[in-house]
Amino acid sequence: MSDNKNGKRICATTGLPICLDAEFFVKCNAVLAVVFLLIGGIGALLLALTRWQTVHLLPVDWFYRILTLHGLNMLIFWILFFEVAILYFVATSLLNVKLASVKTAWVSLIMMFVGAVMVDVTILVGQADVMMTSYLPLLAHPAFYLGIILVAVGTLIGVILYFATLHKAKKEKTYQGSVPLVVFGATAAAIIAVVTLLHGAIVMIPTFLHSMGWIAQPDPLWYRMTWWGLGHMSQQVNVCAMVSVWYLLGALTTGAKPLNETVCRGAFLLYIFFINLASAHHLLVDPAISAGWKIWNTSYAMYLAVLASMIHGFTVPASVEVAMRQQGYVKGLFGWLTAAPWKNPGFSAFFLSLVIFGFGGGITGVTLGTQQINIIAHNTLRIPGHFHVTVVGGTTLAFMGLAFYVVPLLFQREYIFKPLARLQPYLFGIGITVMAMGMSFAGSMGVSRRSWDIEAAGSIYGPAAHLFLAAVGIGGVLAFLGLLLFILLTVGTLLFGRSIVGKPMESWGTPKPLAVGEPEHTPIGLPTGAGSPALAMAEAHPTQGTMVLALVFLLSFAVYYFANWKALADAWPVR
Ligand code: HEM
Ligand SMILES: [Cu+2]
Repeated sequence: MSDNKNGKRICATTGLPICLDAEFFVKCNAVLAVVFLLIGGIGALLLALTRWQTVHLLPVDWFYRILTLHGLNMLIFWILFFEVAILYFVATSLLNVKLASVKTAWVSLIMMFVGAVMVDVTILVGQADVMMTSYLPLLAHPAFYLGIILVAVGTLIGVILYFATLHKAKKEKTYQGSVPLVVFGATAAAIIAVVTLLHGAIVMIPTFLHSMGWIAQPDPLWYRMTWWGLGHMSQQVNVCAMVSVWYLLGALTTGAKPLNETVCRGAFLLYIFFINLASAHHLLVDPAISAGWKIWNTSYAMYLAVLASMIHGFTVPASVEVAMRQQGYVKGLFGWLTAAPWKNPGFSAFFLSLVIFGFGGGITGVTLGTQQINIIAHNTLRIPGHFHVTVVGGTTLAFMGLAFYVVPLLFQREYIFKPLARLQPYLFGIGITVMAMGMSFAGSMGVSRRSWDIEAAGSIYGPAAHLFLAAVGIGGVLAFLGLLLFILLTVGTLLFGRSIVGKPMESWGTPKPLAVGEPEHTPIGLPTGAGSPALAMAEAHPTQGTMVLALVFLLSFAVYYFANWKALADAWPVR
């Protein structure tokens, strides 16, 4: 019922209190996020059709212009606007508190929006063909840097408002004990975001002053190193936010509960402490940096951040497995997985995101980030092949899954064309996976990233490379269609969705509890016998299915890793 008491209403579906001020800003930030997703998506289609060498759509200047536009709208604007929406929602609803300041939320929103528009206009009029990284001595129009500074500072203000809201909840004692895990994860994301955005300000302010002609050019090496403090760490903000969304969607779609809160929280802490080190993997072939620095920064402690992802990568599916088994889905190793609500787009987006991020992004990331192997992969298409399965197949897909719940809950409208919505995560997930594999294999054959015409000097690549570039094009078109479908469904829902004001949203489908304990089988599918040791073991560890998935993961990782060392060894044959 929406009783609007003290500026709050109670959500008729979840029973969560919703602060109306926060709701307004969550809506604004989410809608703008989707607008920038669309701009980035149109760019994506054009790029995919250009890298498909046979189609080769854009002329050279527009290729780099659109590359700049795509990188910034996707990686920065879409993600940051959506993350601010998540922060406001999580803090106010899960902690039952009102947003600490409406004025601050306005300041943040306006700064971010004006900044993003400045950046996009500057790029489109051809005054900022410097790509997302804008490495000095490349120089763009000052409006470009000023726009980025506005977005960064605006986001920082939003993050500070999140902390102020947490503080308000604590002061007003609106919750007992420690904060819920999802809030903990979002807070980890927010802490990393502060450090990240400060790096952004430190690198962009002098560059802006230089572009105005007021100071000499900052040192390019200093620029690259500091820029990656922004560029890499912001990826960890994404990972933290994505993992929090996994926990949330796991709970909403299957009733999953974290297996061990302390371990999960500990894993979030590992991100905060160790992730900045990993920024070094972007500079592994930089001639100005010593080998010792590179080896130190991409070894040892960096793997503690990887460990954190591996912990979540295990506990998230394991918590789904436990929840499903408790509801009676105990057949065999994977009965819990096959009976999962695959037609629920919240679940399919979440689980595909988990698999694509883990198997695709995790394995390639650790391998490419190894100093020695990086030498054969740097600046090839293998790099975008890697990050399109992390930040697109992982983060973006998880955020889409969240929208299938948050849009009906906040806008109080039912999704239109539900069968298409159920299809959407598959279309997007499969498209992006095909594209990323095409990129990775073409990159393995030496095709470089950010390259308009790989055959400017004659045809040096065989038919295989062209086939993989066609996969980039075709996968890219599929992913674009998935993205467009998501936007059309969501915008269509805002405009035409059936109103459910004061009523609960229709369920997307959750597993129906079966009678617990099928008589003829133990939880791992073995015939029961009194006092069977298999039964005792299965009851003690009800996560065998996830264990097997984890072993498959480790095996795939080992094979991929050693195959890359072999490829490196082949580059310098010892006779
Ligand atoms: C429909 C989905 C998408 C498609 C088809 C797509 C396609 C592409 C292509 C073809 C490139 C150019 C690669 C190169 O030539 O080096 C690219 C670059 C890039 N994409 Fe995407 N992309 C998609 C979604 C996204 C999303 C959602 C994000 C971020 C959240 C993203 C982030 C990036 C970044 C950061 C670059 C690199 C820009 C640069 O090198 O400066 N992409 N993408
Ligand atoms: Cu990185």
